[in-house]
Amino acid sequence: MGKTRILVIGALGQIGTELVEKLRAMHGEDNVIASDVRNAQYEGIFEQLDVMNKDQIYTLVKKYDITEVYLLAAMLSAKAEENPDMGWKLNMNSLLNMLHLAKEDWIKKLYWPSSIAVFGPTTPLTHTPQHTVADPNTVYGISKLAGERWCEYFHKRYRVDVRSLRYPGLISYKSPPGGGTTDYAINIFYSAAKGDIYPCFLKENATLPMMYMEDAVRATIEIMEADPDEVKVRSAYNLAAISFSPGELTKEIQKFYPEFDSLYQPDFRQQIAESWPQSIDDSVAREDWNWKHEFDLTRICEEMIENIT
Ligand code: NAD
Ligand code: AKB
Repeated sequence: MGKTRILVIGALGQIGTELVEKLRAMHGEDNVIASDVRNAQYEGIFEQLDVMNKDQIYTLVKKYDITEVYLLAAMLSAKAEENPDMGWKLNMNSLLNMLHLAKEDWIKKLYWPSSIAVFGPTTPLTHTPQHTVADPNTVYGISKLAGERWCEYFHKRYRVDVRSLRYPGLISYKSPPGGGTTDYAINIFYSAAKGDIYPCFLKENATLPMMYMEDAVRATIEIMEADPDEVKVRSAYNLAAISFSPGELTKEIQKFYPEFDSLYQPDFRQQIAESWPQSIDDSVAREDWNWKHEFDLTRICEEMIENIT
């Protein structure tokens, strides 16, 4: 078997920052090439790359003999509502560029994340099953659902080894969130640490599925390392850890900062949150490749508060 050489696209983002660290620890610094459309001071190999530029991608894949790509570049839910055309173009064209690259056998394996945003207002709200109604009403959700269909199509028709997870809202401290509806669950910790009241853009009872970044990165690597026969879902797997509302998170943070409070000032992101499930049934992922989350709400708060302060 040849050497694994990985390209991470969107490496400066919330997930990329931590995924590159983990992949480099596993495969060696020189075997994981970080890339992003933005430029940055970066430890290890970094290339500025626009995922919309096919020629640039092919040149880079050839230059480093890339075997696997993690495609993380995207426009998240709230940001995409502000620029739907750009959101659709970036989220779709980036994936299609990579699927073609894999189809033409330039790379052996592709990871592309989906989201709970594929679900919509008539999807079952709790314990949302793997296979159910998916009627997203955001441009982000529409792009993720279309992306899932393309992944399955390229796998079935061209045997492309593409793997995907429907992440819930991800909580982390190493890099700021990129403009999603679940970003409140990160921003809130910075207000608490500064002794400020948190102006929350969702309602107190807006329950959403969430996960700590360490769990999400582990899930990503586990599905990529799984035997191809174990990965039976080639659209995207439901993935879950915990669910909570802004009110419940505020109460949990008050255990560490008793004076802390949130002020609820819902904006357009509340409608997005209301269209998404409150909890996810990820039993298919647990069954197929033994997925299991580790971080509960208390542990997430402990880690966030310790690292942010
Ligand atoms: P992010 O916004 O933090 O990072 C995306 C990165 O992509 C940024 O660094 C950005 O500079 C880069 N990028 C943008 N346009 C690019 C281009 N044309 N070429 C190359 N790079 C470009 O996003 P994230 O939170 O790390 O999310 C990564 C993926 O995971 C996305 O597909 C997102 O939809 C998905 N996801 C994230 C979450 C979450 O809570 N973070 C939840 C569900 C799904
Ligand atoms: C967002 O809020 O847009 C993301 C997601 C759940 O896809 N965090």
